[in-house]
Amino acid sequence: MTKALIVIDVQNDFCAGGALAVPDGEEIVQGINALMVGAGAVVLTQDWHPGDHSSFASQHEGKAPFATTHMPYGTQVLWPDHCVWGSQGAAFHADLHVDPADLIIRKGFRRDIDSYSAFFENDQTTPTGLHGYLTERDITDLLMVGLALDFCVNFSAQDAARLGYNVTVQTDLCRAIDVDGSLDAALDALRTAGVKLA
Ligand code: VGL
Ligand code: ZN
Repeated sequence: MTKALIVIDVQNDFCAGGALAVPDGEEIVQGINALMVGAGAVVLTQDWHPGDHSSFASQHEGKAPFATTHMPYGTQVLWPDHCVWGSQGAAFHADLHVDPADLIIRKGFRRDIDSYSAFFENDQTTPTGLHGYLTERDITDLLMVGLALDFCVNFSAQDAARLGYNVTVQTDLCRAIDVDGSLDAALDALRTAGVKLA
């Protein structure tokens, strides 16, 4: 049994001063670095969007950030432009230890579909490849941390549980956006999915 640390989206745009800053997002960086020491595997995810990504409110006339719209795959929250590929905002937080990462997985790079989860895009069928990687390495147990607890950590953990992994979310090393009760909803959904909260 190998256990992997999955670090979700610890990027400048989700930290103080970023385009979609998660309150206190940067506070978790040192604790995450400490967890990397002795981890069986370390995977980082990176939200990585083209400049005209369909999840950006700027691409929808008359829509403000945090409004919702209907996409072919369901309801989509519209975000401020964030994590545009190659930008400083899309880079990992400067203090995050990137060298120990075995794998960096990028997601959200297709214009017409958002991807919160590290495993599947928001249509819940297009795979990112992470499940194949973990399976080949015989990784069965996942410890998840990062940003944001109510979006990308939440959907990654639910997908992982559905795929049969033994999943723990360490909530003190996560921070949430919390739009419209999204944090409470996420915690309920995680418990229902059988994800352990530590
Ligand atoms: C995220 C909203 C949009 C996240 C990414 O990392 O939680 N949230 N893109
Ligand atoms: Zn995004």
